[in-house]
Amino acid sequence: MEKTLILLKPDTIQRSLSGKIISRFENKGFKIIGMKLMKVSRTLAETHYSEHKGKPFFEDLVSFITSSPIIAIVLESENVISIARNMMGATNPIDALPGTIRGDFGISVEYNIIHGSDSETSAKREISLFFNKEEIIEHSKSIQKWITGD
Ligand code: D4T
Repeated sequence: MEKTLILLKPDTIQRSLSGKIISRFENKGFKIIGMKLMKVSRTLAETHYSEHKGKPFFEDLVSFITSSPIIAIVLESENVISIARNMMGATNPIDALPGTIRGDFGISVEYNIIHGSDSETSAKREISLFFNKEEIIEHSKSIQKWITGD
């Protein structure tokens, strides 16, 4: 089953929006198989965002994600990567439609609330950066057959 890494960024925790955002994913029918509050180290931030190294916003991005705790989540569902990205909305809240997470809660591209993996390759890489194997707890839910027929 497809998995994705979601990060509720420092602005979300500081603004006490975590519950509202987690509820959206639970209401959608995604299964949470990993979740923790954590402080991101500079090394982890630089590795996670390595594709942006050298870009003008890289230093601010690393400073921001390490500035205060985040909540890291692993969601599981068929098509969870693209459905979660659609729920998040565009990277820049200026372009994020109302009804999406960034459209409803964000204003700034830097303080943009949430991260979600953008492909299966990224998801595998990012989940292994943020979680140990023992922290991923696969389980079944009897309601699943009423969500996807599985
Ligand atoms: P993340 O990785 O946080 O889910 O964002 P996206 O996948 O939606 O977008 P991204 O990789 O292009 O950007 C990573 C991160 O950098 C911030 N950012 C981005 C920024 O501060 N200034 C910028 O100009 C851009 C393009 C926001 C998200």
